[in-house]
Amino acid sequence: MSDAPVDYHEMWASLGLDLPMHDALLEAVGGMYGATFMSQSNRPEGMGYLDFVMSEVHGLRIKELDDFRKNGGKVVGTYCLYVPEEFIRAAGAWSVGICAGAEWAYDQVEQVLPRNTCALIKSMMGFKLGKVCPYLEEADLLIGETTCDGKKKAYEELGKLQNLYVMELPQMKRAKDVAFWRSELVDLIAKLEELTGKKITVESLRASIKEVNDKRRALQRIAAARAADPAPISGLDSLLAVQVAFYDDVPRFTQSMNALADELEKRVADGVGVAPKGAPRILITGTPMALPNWKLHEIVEKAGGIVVGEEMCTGSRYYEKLVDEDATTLDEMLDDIAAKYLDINCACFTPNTGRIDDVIRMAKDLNADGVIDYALSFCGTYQIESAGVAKAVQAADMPVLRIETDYSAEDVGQLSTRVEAFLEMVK
Ligand code: BJ8
Repeated sequence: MSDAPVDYHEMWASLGLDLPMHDALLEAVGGMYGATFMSQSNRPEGMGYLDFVMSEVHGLRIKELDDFRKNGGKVVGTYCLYVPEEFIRAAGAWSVGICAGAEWAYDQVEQVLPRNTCALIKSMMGFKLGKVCPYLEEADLLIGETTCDGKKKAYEELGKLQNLYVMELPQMKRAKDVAFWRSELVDLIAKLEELTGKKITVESLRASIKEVNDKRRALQRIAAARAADPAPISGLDSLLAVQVAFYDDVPRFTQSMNALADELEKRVADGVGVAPKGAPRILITGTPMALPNWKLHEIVEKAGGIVVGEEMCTGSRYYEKLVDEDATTLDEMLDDIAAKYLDINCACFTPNTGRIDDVIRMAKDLNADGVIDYALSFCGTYQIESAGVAKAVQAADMPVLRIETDYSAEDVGQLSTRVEAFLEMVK
C-alpha cells in the first residue's frame, strides 16, 4: 500500500462542504495542533493514538461514518452532556459530539444571532453556516436540549437548516423534575427508534450501558493518574482525550485509553512526569472546552503550571459518574440513566451547589495548588456562578483566579500575564 496521504476532497464535496474554506480550517487546526501538542516534552507514547486520530479528524473518522451510513446506519449529532449516548447506541446509531470550539464564519453568524452570544453557540452556528464541519453534515439527526437560553434559541435557527430534535431538560432536580426528565427520555427513545427503525431492547441497552461505562472508566483511570506529582500527562493531552471521546469509535477509543492509562500508572510508579515535581498544579472549572479550544490549558502549561483536572463537561462531568449496570428490565435501566444524567452539575440548573462540592473535592483529591474558574464571555449562567465558586474555593484555603474569555487570540498576552502572576502566587 502507498503511504501517500489519502485525498478526501471527493467525500467532503459530496457532503456539501465549502472546500476552500474547509481546507483553510484544516490547515489552521493542523498548525495549531502541531504548535500546541507536538512541542510538549516527554509525552506518553500512548498519545500517539490521539495524534493519529487528530491527523485524521476530518478524514478516516468521517470515512467510517460515511461507510456506516452507506450500509444503512444512522449518525446522531449532539451538543450537550445530557443527551445519553447509551440510547443512541442501543438504537443502532452512532453518536458524535459536534465540536463548536473555534471562531468560524462569525460574519454570517452575526446576521442570525446577536453579537453578544457566547463563543460556543456562535461556533456551533458558524460551522453550519460556513459549511466546514463534516460531522454535522454526516448527522442524520441533531439533538438539542433546553439548557441555557442562548443554546435553546440558537437551536431554533439551526433547526431551519438541519433535522434537529430538542429535548426538554428541567432546570431543577426535585422528584417531579426527575419524573419529567424520565418522560423526556422515553420520547427520545421513540425518536431514535423511528430514526433507525430498530427497537431498543434490554440486551442492546445493557450492552451500550456497559460500553459507554467502559469508556468512562478508562478516562477515570487517566484522571486518577493525574493526582501524582510529577503529573504523568499534561492537562492539554488529558483534555484532548476527553474531547476525542465524544466522537471516536467507542470500543477502539476505550482500548487505546486503557493502554494510555497503563502507561500513566507505570509512569506514576516510576516517578516519571511531564513537568518537574513541584510545578504549580491547577484545577480548571467552568464552561466546556470544545475541540479545538486548547487556549487556557496552553497558557497555563506554557507558563510552567500543570493542569491536573477539569471540572467541566469536557472533563470530570463527562466521565465521573457511571450508569448502574445491575438493572434487568428496560424500565429499571431508564430509571438508572435518568438518575445518572440528571446528576450532572451544569450551571443551567438551580441550585447547582453540587458543582461547588465537586470543585473542592477534586482540588483536594488531585492535590491542586489553585483553581481557575473559566467562563466564556456572555455565558450568564457560568459567569454568575463564578463568584460563588471563588468564595467557596477561598474558604477551602485555596487561591482562585477568575477568567472570562472567548475563542479569539486577542487576549492571550493579557491572560498569560495574569496566569503567570497566579502561578507565582500559588507556590
Ligand atoms: S451540560 S455546560 S454541555 S449546557 S457556554 S452554550 S451554557 S452560554 S455549554 Fe453546556 Fe450541556 Fe451544561 Fe455541559 Fe450556554 Fe454558557 Fe454558551 Fe454553554
